[in-house]
Amino acid sequence: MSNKPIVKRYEGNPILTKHDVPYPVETVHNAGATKHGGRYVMLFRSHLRNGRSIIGIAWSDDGYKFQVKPKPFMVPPTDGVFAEYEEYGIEDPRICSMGGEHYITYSAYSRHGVRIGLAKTHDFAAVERVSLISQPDMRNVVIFPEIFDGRYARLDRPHSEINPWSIWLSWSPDLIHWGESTVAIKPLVYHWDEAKVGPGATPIATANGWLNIYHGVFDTMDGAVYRVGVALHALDDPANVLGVADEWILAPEDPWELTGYVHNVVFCCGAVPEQDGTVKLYWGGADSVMCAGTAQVQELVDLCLRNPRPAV
Ligand code: BMA
Repeated sequence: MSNKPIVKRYEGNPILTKHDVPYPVETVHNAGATKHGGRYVMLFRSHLRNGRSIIGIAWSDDGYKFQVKPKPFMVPPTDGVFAEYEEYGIEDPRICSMGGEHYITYSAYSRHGVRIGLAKTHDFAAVERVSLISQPDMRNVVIFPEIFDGRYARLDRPHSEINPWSIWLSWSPDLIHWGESTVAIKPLVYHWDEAKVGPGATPIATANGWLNIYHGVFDTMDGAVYRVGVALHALDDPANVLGVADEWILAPEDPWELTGYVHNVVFCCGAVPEQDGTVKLYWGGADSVMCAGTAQVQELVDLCLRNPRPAV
């Protein structure tokens, strides 16, 4: 066993900061990522100076050097149902690329709580809001980029006072109406993810199962620490969890992960698998900047299967 990190950080981190954004923002973080037309595209969250968030867009040829578009990609609208439910901002977008469309799930904050919005685009120029697809309180929704026997599947993260904040799996015939939810992964007591867990990147299909890159939280005397872990779900039935890796794969370590808008945070909302068996991971550092790194997909899969911890 070697002591080399399983996620190799890009030496040019952070790859995107507020100084790269041509409009006034305080942070650039928690970006969803995918490829479109052979290029990498990132939808990132930024705090405005009123403390509320909007979503910007950046493009790259190599997956590391991103150029931010002059205008934000999504801001809360001023009228209609989305205006009411996005009043306090929109956060943490995930991109599910499927059937020529890119579906965007994001957290919509308002005086009524936090719930999930669904938007779609086919070119990342125009974007259309489709529907609000959850009640409060729900965050961190990732849609599987595949149809299972005529149904869509998603991982979601409801909050409740009774149950520790856990990852659930829900089904839908149309991406709008969701149900038949079952619990998939719960925090594990006295473990790095004991306080809460939530879906991270859109799941990636591998030969052994769906790779789920998720976040876990541990509460310390110095506040919460956000880390990243992996789990594997069966290819034909993602409700079936094949293994949850006992160890985290990424923890706050670099100065811009240890200190920032919220200290001790690495938070992954996007990962792009490559032809050569690697995956590029994108994560927010300290809710302030964007970082990137690579991992071998098979090593992440092996970590889930070799030494799993209980899923629920
Ligand atoms: C979570 C979310 C994330 C954020 C993290 C750390 O609850 O708000 O968007 O990155 O906390 O602050």
